[in-house]
Amino acid sequence: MLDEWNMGTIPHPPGRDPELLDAPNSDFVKPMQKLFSWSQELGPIFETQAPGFGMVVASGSDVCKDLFDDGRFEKFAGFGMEAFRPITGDGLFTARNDEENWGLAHRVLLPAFSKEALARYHEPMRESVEKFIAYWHEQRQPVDVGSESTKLSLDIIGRAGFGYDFGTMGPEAGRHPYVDAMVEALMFSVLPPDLQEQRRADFEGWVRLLNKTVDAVIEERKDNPHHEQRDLLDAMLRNVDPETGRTLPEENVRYQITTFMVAGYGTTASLISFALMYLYSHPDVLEEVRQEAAEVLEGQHPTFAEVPKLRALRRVIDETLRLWPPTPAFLRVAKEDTTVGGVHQVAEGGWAAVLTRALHHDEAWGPDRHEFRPSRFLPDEVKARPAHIYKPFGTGPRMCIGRQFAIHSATLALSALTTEFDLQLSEEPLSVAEGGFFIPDNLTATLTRRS
Ligand code: MNH
Repeated sequence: MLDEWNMGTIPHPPGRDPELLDAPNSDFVKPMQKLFSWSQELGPIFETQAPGFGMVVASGSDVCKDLFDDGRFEKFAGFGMEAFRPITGDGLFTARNDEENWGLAHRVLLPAFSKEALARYHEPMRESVEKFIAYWHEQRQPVDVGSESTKLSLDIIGRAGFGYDFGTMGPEAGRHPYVDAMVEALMFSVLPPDLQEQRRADFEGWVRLLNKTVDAVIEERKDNPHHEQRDLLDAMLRNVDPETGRTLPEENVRYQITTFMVAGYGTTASLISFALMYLYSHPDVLEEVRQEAAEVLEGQHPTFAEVPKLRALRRVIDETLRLWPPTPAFLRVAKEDTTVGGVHQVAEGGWAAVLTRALHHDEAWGPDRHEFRPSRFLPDEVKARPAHIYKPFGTGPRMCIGRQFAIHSATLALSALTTEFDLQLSEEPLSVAEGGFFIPDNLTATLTRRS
């Protein structure tokens, strides 16, 4: 497990038990935040172990720079990814690098993320945002920012990606069972093997529910064969691979649908939640964003072409993704025997988790690295620092395919929400949940319509 690493040079968490190793000190509810706090104590690289399990965790700028070298390292689709295969199989996210269906789906689906495609998603995204605003205008009680953002982002990916209405803003206004199943399944995938065994039956139930939802999405499209939306689902069902002339196999389409649902809603919900938190706790930044909207936009809400002109808002998004990157970690595996950070030897097949949030708090960001300061994303500051210390969307050929989709929809949502509402945020210390991605779980907001 850690056999490929030269352990002599790598520190581990304090108080390690001879038999249970780090398990008694681990946090199975908020594992990633525990890893973050260990990283602040232990430095750029450390290892953690539990019976039958071991992992190297990287967060230092120099170590990560090596791990991002595509000549020597590549995405590792094992560990948590492997555990998630029953749900997303050889879909884009969990596919191994050498699986034929990765290349096939990458080529087939890339056009669905082009600028032209994004322009087609603009209207359905706007519809989602408008629906959400109307829904928020009806709220009389303080709302939970995390779960509300999830309703919005699930509506966006459903509507813009699949022409499907999850009904997240309906009168019942509860959480969609699909979301619960997804979060549970994601949590399951990072549990140690013995705990997974105990919960196997639950897991299978969640997988059945997820599959049922996918069937409903496909059925609805089959009932509307003249659907001319040319959305993500349409690309999955009909796009032809320019290299082989093939379309995606049916089973793979199902995996892709779930993949894009998982990858698409929680990450964007996370981004929107934390951005709202930062905006409404930094009046000067909020004012700058509103000022910009007043100057740049012709109408009330941005058109497709206006979205990229909202530069101040974009810096808020970039800085939010730095401080709370929605996906806590991604994995890199050595393609050859090599060294990272100058001293840590790793043999071919050795892997490490890159702890994105810790990398984003590295000393390379300067003395104010723990502060929310969107101006650090002004072009001159960006140019003056190394690119490898900012990786919210991962790295290399397996980097996020949906980043423009996410940024576009988050910009639309945040621009409209800051225009329409004042939010009075709750003041208790922030608590962040981890259902595969970070999301605030105790942040509430009292909504006031702006005049
Ligand atoms: Mn997304 C891969 C972060 C939004 C679809 N995404 C990744 C990876 C990260 C990531 C990190 C790389 C993981 C790895 O190396 O193992 N993604 C994000 C973040 C947001 C996001 C922070 C929003 C903010 N992602 C989206 C959206 C979609 C999407 C929206 C779809 C509509 N992401 C994907 C897919 C992959 C991916 C698909 C896998 C790409 C591949 O391996 O080919």
